Amino acid sequence: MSTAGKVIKCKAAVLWETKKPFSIEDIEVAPPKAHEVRIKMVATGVCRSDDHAISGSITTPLPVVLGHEGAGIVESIGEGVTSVKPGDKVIPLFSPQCGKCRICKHPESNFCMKNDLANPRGTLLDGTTRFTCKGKPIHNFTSTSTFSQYTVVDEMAVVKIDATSPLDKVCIIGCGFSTGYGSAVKVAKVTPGSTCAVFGLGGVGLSVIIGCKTAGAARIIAVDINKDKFAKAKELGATECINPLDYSKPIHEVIQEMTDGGVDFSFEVIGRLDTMMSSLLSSHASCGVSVVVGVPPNSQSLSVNPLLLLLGRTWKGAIFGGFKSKDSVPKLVADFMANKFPLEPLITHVLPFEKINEAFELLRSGKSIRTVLTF
Ligand code: COD
Ligand code: ZN
Ligand code: ZN
Repeated sequence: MSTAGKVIKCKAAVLWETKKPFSIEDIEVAPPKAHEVRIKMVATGVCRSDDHAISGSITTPLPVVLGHEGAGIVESIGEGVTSVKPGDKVIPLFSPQCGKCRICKHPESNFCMKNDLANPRGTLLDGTTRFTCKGKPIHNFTSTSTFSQYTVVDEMAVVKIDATSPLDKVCIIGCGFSTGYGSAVKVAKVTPGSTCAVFGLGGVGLSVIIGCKTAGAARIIAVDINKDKFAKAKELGATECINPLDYSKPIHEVIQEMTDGGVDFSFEVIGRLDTMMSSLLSSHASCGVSVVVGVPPNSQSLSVNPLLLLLGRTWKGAIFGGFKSKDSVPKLVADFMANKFPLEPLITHVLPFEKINEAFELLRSGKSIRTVLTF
């Protein structure tokens, strides 16, 4: 029996308060309004930023349905929706693409001005939410809210993907993979034969390595204080792995010596100020490009001598690997289906959705790279 136009009762992981576990609740999901899409979630990854929202280091209105790295099937659409239809496989887009704002019209930039990341309202574009629980409205998270059996998103925050793609794998294209991969291929624009250094070998850092390798880098130097991360980094393309704790001198000096003055491309994928500076200094002073991928907690700042840039070095950063999401996500899924890069090595755990709190424990203990929850 069709559920279109009706309220759907289903399970969702609700965060009522920061620093508390999720409660699996029975919630109501209202039908999509005009230009909105209701999605039956099939799989969702668990990302560090969801954990930052739980801890309160990312501020978002509560109570909330978190989750932003999902994949699912369109259940129904609101009036005026043209880009997806019921039955389509889709990925929700935490960094949306409205197609109309200044940034969407800019050929290079990608951080659409309709995003709900910079100053989160915790709602859809019309300022309301389709979720209720125990009579209370429950907020959205980053235009997506994938920790629910059903979610409603604005049309600008969802895109159709290949009908044959495995949703329990391509869901990580919704955030972690694309953030790292795009930082290499789109933001840094890694060139064939180049030398790269990647600081931090979590799921995002490993995705940077995949991007560097795909772009044809000749040397990929992987940097982490946890040597247990080195085997997977090598499997994915790192040519050398170094641990700053093994050296008495600063790691940027070690890298400068290894690379005739510094790498062509360096990436900070940890979210710490000290490693951002190490990464910057590891890139060559005249021709190096250094990309900030991690976000330090509590908007801390760095003091930088402008001379570090004056000789020609470039320092940049981006959200979601610099990709315009609606344009790029279907292409990334197609590239995965054409075996241009792997996703499987990044997915270390698969758990049923109900075990979401366990998935976050795995993330916090460093035991998982990516956990995918299936519905
Ligand atoms: N030196 C070297 N390595 C270190 C150090 C150090 N001082 N400290 C930690 N590390 C290593 C850890 O051992 C670990 O292997 C790695 O750094 C970090 O990995 P994870 O698993 O904690 O992190 P990821 O890969 O899942 O995510 C890292 C980000 C920095 C990308 C993430 O935390 C972040 O800041 N995300 C926000 C940026 C963003 O684009 N957000 C968009 C929506 S999510
Ligand atoms: Zn994320
Ligand atoms: Zn836009």
